[in-house]
Amino acid sequence: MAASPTVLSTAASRAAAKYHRRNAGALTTANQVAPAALGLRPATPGFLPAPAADALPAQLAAFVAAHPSRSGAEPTALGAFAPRAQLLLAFDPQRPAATYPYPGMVLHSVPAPAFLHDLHRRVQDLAGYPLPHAILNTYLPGTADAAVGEDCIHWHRDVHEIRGQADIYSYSVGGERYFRVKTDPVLTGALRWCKVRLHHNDLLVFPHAVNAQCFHAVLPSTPEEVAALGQGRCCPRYNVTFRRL
Ligand SMILES: O=C(O)CCC(=O)C(=O)O
Repeated sequence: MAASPTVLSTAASRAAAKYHRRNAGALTTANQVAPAALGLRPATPGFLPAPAADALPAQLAAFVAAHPSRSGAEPTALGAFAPRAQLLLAFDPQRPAATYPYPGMVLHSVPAPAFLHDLHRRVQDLAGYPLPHAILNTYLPGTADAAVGEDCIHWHRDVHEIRGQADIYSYSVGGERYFRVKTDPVLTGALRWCKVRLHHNDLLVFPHAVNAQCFHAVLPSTPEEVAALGQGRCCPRYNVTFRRL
């Protein structure tokens, strides 16, 4: 039986705490700010009708299994902190195949599955302009009682969208995680950071101005976050980021 997610006194949770001490030392409660202070608006909860959202994790798991991508074991510039699987989805059959650069690798598009078309239409209606591509990120939760083996995405900027001055429409479904944003002190003069809990069926609009000034990441959950997320963290998380390529 899976251990309770609130059991924190394991070697595993100590390892996650060590990660945060080593890598996030400069991010303290003193320089933590509210998401609005960095230009983030709250995520929209319940973006899809609940039955459609609840069906997505199983549909996405089958789709990802049928479309092998970069595997979690393959080295990238993000090191171990890359999602388990990343796919570039193309929604417009009229457009030629696309590519998307990530640090150390390039994703090649595959046709988006029909079960994502309703989500795509709703996101495009919200944006008011075509968003012909999306990146599908898969994050497995690792152990149930701690953050060990949890898939992550390390600090980065979405460079392509900085050039295109494009907002990113980020839909999360399945497991819950914290999304972190930190300023680039070189650009902003001070290091400030925030975190946003992303729930099943949330849509977060990530403005291009924030992407241009800040780094973002989904890091290993701290012991406190493991406890706060509870069972919400214990299933695969899928993130679909709609993009104007
Ligand atoms: O999973 C997320 O919420 C963030 C994904 C992300 O940072 C990216 O695809 O560049």
